[in-house]
Parts: sequence; C-alpha cells; structure tokens
Amino acid sequence: IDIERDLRRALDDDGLQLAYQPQVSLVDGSLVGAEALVRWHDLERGTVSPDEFIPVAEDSGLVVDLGAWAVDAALEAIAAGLEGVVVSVNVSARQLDDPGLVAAAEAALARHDVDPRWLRLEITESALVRDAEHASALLRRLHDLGLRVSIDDFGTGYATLEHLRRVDVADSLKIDRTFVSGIVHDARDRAIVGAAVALGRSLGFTVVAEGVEDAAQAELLAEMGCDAGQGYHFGEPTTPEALARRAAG
Ligand code: G
Ligand code: G
Ligand code: MN
Ligand code: NA
Repeated sequence: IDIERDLRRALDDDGLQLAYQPQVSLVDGSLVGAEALVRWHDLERGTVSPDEFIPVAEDSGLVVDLGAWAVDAALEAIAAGLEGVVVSVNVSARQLDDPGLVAAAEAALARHDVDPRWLRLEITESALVRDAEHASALLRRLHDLGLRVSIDDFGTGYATLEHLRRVDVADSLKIDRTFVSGIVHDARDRAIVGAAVALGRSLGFTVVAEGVEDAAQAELLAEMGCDAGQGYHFGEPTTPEALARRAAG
C-alpha cells in the first residue's frame, strides 16, 4: 500500500482532478468565487480522500509538485471559462518552505493568458503563524505578481491580532466550518463567528464562511455582515464546466 508512489504516478499521468466548490454572495446570491479541491480517483484504490493523501504528500514533499499542478490546472480552468469568478487554490505550509514557490507561480502565470487577479492562494492560519515573518514576506511577493491571498481555516490556528495586522496583502478571511456549524443552536459559536466577521470586515477582508449547510445558517451569517458562504447549502465541489455554466447563468 505505497500511497506515495501511487500518488506520484497519478500526478505524473494526469490522474488528478480539481473539483470547484461555489462561494456565493450572502447579499445577492450571486456566484463570487470557488475553491479548487484536488480529487484522486484511482483504478485500484477507488476514490482516495484528500484527508488521506494530502498528509502523505506533505510528509514526502510531493505537495510542492501537487501544488504547482493545482495552480496550473486552476489557471487553465479560468482561461477556459471561469474568468469573473475568483478561484482559490490551497497552499500547504510545506509549500511555503519551497524556495521555488514564487518562481513556479510566475512561470504558471506566464503559461496562461489569464488576469492573475482571478486566482487566490489560500494559506491556512496555522501555516501563517508557524513562521510569520517568512510567510508574510512570501505572501507579499505572490501578491506582487497580481495574485490574491486568503487566510484559510480562521479560528483554528492561533493567529493573533498582530498576525492579522501584518498580513496586509490578504484580502479574504475564511472562517473555519467547525465554528459555522454551531451558529444556529450554540450562542457561544454565534458570538465567536459574529466577532470574527466583524473583525475581518473592519480590517478590510472579504469574509467567507465555510461549511454552510442550511438556509438558517446562511441567513444568520448575512445578518452578521459576512460577505460570502461556501458549503453544501450552496453546492458541492463540481466540475469546472458545471461551475462555468453556473457563472454564466
Ligand atoms: O474536499 P475536501 O475533502 O476535499 O478536502 C479535504 C482537505 O484537503 C481540506 O483540508 C483541503 O484544504 C485539503 N485540500 C484539498 N485540495 C488541496 C490542494 O490542492 N492542496 C492542498 N495543500 N490541500 C488541499
Ligand atoms: O480547505 P478545507 O479544509 O476547508 O476544505 C474544504 C473541505 O470541506 C472539503 O473536504 C470539502 O469537501 C468539505 N466541505 C465543503 N462544504 C462542506 C459542508 O457544507 N459541510 C462539511 N461538513 N464539509 C464541507
Ligand atoms: Mn481551503
Ligand atoms: Na478551509
């Protein structure tokens, strides 16, 4: 069961796909963005969950090549009909250690005739905190290429107000779904999400709530001033073609 070897092969042989999960405006219901999520359907293994193979990719360093592939695939999808929708790609902590990250992003942009502002890189809060000085310098260089930057899984990674102040190139903040899931029934979750939305908005971030699963949650989030929602209520991760149709209609 050498998952690392099989993942490497899938990466080399066009065996990975990106699925795009819609991000919807809580103000007018329009499609404002999508998160690209890697999918691996293996002939022998069946569908392998990213929760299973992303940690392997991180430990082995394969996530550097996987991340470069994801950026390339997302740019291709944007060029093929997603322009107008901000597509987010996840960047793992391990990729921030790769000295070739900025050059790889630059090369990918050169390969595709795409306005870089339609691509957003999602950095988890924990990756940001691990080496804040290095991370914020790196994010600035990526931002200088015209890319957008988002802080992912906010609330789970011990970011301080100092971190938030420092990462001024990020334009979006994603509130982790572990907080969002409780907002209707749990007053403490509601208070935390409300405060996080207010903090994010007042710092100029577009605030996106993750894991929105029903209309009651969406309504509460809208009342809090949250900009956008992502989750099963608005749609599961889907093909780039289906997302493009949704963007057009
Ligand atoms: O859709 P979901 O099961 O797809 O994703 C599970 C986890 O895998 C999430 O934490 C998500 O951030 C992570 N993930 C999905 N796609 C990628 C990717 O392209 N790169 C990295 N680093 N993580 C990803
Ligand atoms: O990057 P991140 O860990 O946030 O990746 C998103 C993960 O959350 C993916 O595994 C995706 O399939 C999953 N997901 C997306 N929408 C929902 C939702 O509404 N509820 C739950 N429980 N999970 C979701
Ligand atoms: Mn993410
Ligand atoms: Na996330």
